[in-house]
Amino acid sequence: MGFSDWDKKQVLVIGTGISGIGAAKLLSAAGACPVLFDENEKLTEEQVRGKLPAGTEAEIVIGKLPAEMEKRIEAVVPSPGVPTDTEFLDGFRKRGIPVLGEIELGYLFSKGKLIAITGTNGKTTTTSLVGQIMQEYFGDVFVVGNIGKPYTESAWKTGEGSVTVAEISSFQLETTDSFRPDISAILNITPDHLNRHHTMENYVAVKERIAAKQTKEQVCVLNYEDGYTRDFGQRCPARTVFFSSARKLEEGLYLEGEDIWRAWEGSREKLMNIHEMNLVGMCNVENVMAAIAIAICMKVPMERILDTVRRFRAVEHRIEFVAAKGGVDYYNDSKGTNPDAAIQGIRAMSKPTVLIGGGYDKGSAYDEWIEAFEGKVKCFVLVGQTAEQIEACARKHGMEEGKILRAESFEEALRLCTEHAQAGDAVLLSPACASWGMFANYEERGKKFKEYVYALAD
Ligand code: UMA
Repeated sequence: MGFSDWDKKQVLVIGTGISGIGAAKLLSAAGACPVLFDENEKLTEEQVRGKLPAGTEAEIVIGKLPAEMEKRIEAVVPSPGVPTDTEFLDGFRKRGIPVLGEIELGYLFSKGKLIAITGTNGKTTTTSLVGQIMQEYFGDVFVVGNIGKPYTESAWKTGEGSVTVAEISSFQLETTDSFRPDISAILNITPDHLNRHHTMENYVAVKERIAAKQTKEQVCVLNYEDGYTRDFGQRCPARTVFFSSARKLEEGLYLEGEDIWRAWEGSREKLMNIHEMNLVGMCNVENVMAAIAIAICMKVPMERILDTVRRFRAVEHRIEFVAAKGGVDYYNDSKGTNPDAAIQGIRAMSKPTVLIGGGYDKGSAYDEWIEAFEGKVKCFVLVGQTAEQIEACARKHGMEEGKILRAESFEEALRLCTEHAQAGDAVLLSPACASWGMFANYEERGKKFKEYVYALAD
């Protein structure tokens, strides 16, 4: 599908965040007539118009879509944050009107090679690392998607020699159709976003959509130590390449002791020691193995891959070391937005830890997270909508009352941390919950934490 197919088409874009704006810009450039619609009545038409470059043809509707407009719509592009199982969207589907997400839209305009990475955790780190490897080897590279850069912003700029590396969330996979990456990866699947997907079964099925349209000539990189992804290997339409942090594989990437090995086409080779990486935690060893597997499939020479891996630094907000203040190490893991991600955060700590948890309620269970504390958490500071639920769970698992502190605001949580941390301790922001309700996103939460830490006396 190219530009001409969209000429004069009336396309409803739902959501005026970065995804909706990216979609509207692309549609306008393709000659379509986008209607940019947002249900948030607090927004104004001027605010939305201000996000569009001059010359972008788009109608803007805030609040409710008038019936006469609904009737003339020929395609709908919902933003990832818009639930897809609503009567509103079903109404369009029943009339045979295509409902396609911004990722699908970008894909229809994209050329060159496409690498798409999903997973409950580790996808931003892996996407950034793969992006850096590709950028340093190929040059014409775009890193897009859930990482914060809409695919539609760059898709139409790609050529046959381009490489696109896309981080894809489960929200985005709900609205893909013909999307077919040359290389896909599912890093792991653990419970997350169950308030949106309702059941684990649905969530797993949505994640698998990343590879649904692939063929045997294409590759899907999977985690052998994750039951869901290992199982998917049996059904996956693409050629599978596994990685494992717990066993020697006959084919694929694996960890043995502290070394990463590759078993490939009949030969075995030790690639690197994990202490050569600038990343902490087993989750990052897995992310690195997945990235190496992807880069091998892209035919990047091994010495170039390992050179980039050795120089790569942690992604902002993911177990990111901020500073040492008064002998206390401060780590920002604001991207620990679900219990499984937060388990990786606490596991990466080696000192007594003051931990900040809590936030928006996504319907998660906190038991496994709290079990993973293993006596390391000397003080547990809770904030946000989920504070009460997490406190009850921590008590159930035997955490003493005196160790649990409740904060009314994020600022108070930060103050409590500095009061309770002593030289030799670590402070970790790894909330196991999304930031929505208190912040626009986890980046804003992480930045606030870092500003506070930087302002502390040395
Ligand atoms: N809106 C409606 N109706 C609704 C829901 C939302 O009109 O039913 C409107 C809101 O009023 C708002 C706009 O839609 O104005 C927001 O759209 P959005 O929530 O899709 O946010 P965007 O700014 O477009 O960002 C989206 C992704 N957001 C979500 O998935 C919630 C970003 O992922 C992504 O980086 C961006 O597209 C570019 O692809 C963020 C995220 O939190 C980082 N992702 C989740 C995660 O990582 O766990 C999945």
